[in-house]
Order: sequence, then structure tokens, then C-alpha cells
Amino acid sequence: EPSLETLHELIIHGQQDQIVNLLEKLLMKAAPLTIINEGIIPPLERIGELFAKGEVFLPQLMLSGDAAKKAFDLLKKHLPRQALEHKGTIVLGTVKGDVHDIGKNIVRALLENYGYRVIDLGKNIPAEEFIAAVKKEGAQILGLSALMTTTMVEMERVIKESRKENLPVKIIVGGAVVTEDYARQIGADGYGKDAVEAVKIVQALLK
Ligand code: B1M
Repeated sequence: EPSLETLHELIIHGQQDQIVNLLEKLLMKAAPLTIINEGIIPPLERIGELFAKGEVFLPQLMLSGDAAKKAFDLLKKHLPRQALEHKGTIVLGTVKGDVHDIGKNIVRALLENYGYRVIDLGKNIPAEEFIAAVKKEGAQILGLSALMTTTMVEMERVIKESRKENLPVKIIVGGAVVTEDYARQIGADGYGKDAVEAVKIVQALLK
């Protein structure tokens, strides 16, 4: 019987070979976003805890990350898609020093599925690159992702730099360690706890 628990196990053990087969079966009974939220994120949190406790090591963390990516890449093709209606442009990326991008990619997929144009710069992006892209693309929203306590401080730098240039852009932030309080403290215009929240905030800011 295909189940979300099986998907948890495959991601925790970093086993990619059975993922496609399992997802095809799961998609017959659950929505893609449900599988992302309930099938991919919990095992990543679990492996993160095990890693923090020293019970698993970097190679396992990497295998789990790869397995999660593989699952997400398949699921995102099944997300219902709205037409692109020039709803707005968002420049998105993970800040300098940080290579975590699974969450950022989920945020991107949802925004695109809601009809926004997303310029995804990728990961490990310096402030200057974010600012140049906002100018070039005429973006209304800049989205920053950071997963570590050591890199979330970089968000503050990006915000300061863009305010210095008086860019007419709203900045939203998110990622594992980021909190609403921290977002407010560094002068962000919005904070998304998860990808669904990120879409809601973008919708509110662009109203
Ligand atoms: Co790393 N890692 N990792 N890692 N890793 C964490 C983040 C960690 C919490 C694990 C732990 O120790 N418990 C820890 C950080 C500790 C801290 O700072 N407090 C950590 C560490 C230490 C490291 C390394 C330093 C390990 C090492 O090398 N010794 C290293 C860092 C390298 C670097 O960046 N310079 C590292 C490397 C890696 C891998 C490459 C192996 C892999 C990443 C693969 C990849 O992304 N391509 C990895 C993984 C997989 C994790 C965990 C296990 C899972 C991260 C993840 O994808 N979560 C993670 C543990 C954890 O997070 N609990 C951990 C699922 C994802 C959907 O969640 O990204 O939070 P998240 O995104 C969510 C929301 O936060 C939100 O929406 C998403 C969907 O709901 N969101 C936004 C995200 N961005 C948003 C932006 C928005 C709005 C919402 O607006 C713009």
C-alpha cells in the first residue's frame, strides 16, 4: 500500500530509485501540494534533527536533500497552474553563504502556479546581484530565503542596500530559522512561514 510514511522513509534513507513509482501511486489519492507538505517536509525536518544531534552525517543529509529534490521536481509538474496574467514580477533567491534551495524552489513553484513571473536567481546570491536583478526586471517584490542563523543576517544587509538605493520594491523573507519577529526587526515588508503564506503575502502586497 503506497503511503506518505513510505515517502518519509525513502527521503530519510536517501533512496531515490523507488520515488517516482511511489509518487505516481500517491498522486492518485492525494493532491501534489499535500504530498509536498505532508510527505517531503516532515522527513527533511526529521533528518535535520538527527543531523543536529550527530546521529547522521553530511553524506546522509545530502542524500536526503537529493531524494527530496527528486520528489519535488516530479510533484511540481502536477501543481494546478493558473495563466500568467502579468500579476507582477518577483525576484527570488537564497542569500549569500547559503546553498539550501529546496524551500525556495517550493516558494517559486507556488508563485508561478498563481500566475506570477518569477526570476529565480538561485542560491548563494550576493546583495548586489539581487539589486541589479530587481532594477533590470522591474520587480515589485524581492524574495529572500535563508536557512541558517549564520546567513539570515545577510538578509538584513540586502534590505539595507536596497533601501539605500530607494528601490520601489517590497521585500519578503522566509526559511527555516527566520521568524516573523526577525523579519520585522530587519525591516522586511513581509514574512512567509511556508510557501502558501508567501503567496498570500505577495497577493496582499501587490493589491
Ligand atoms: Co543543511 N542545515 N546544511 N543541508 N539542512 C539545516 C538548515 C540545519 C537546520 C540542520 C540542523 O543542523 N538541524 C542546519 C542549520 C543550523 C542553523 O543555522 N541553525 C544546517 C547546516 C548546519 C548545514 C551545513 C552547514 C552542514 C555542513 O556542511 N556541516 C551545510 C551548509 C552549506 C551552506 O549553505 N553553506 C548544509 C548543507 C545541506 C545540504 C546541501 C546537504 C542539504 C540542502 C540541499 C538543498 O537545499 N539543495 C541540507 C538540508 C537538506 C538541510 C535540512 C535537513 C532541510 C532543509 C530543507 O530543505 N527543508 C535542514 C534542516 C531543517 O530545515 N529542519 C538543514 C525543507 C524546506 C521545504 O524547508 O527551506 O525552511 P525551508 O522552506 C520552507 C519555509 O521555510 C518557507 O517555505 C518553504 C516551504 O514551506 N520559505 C520561505 C523558505 N524560503 C522562503 C522565502 C520566502 C517565504 C517563505 O519569501 C521569499
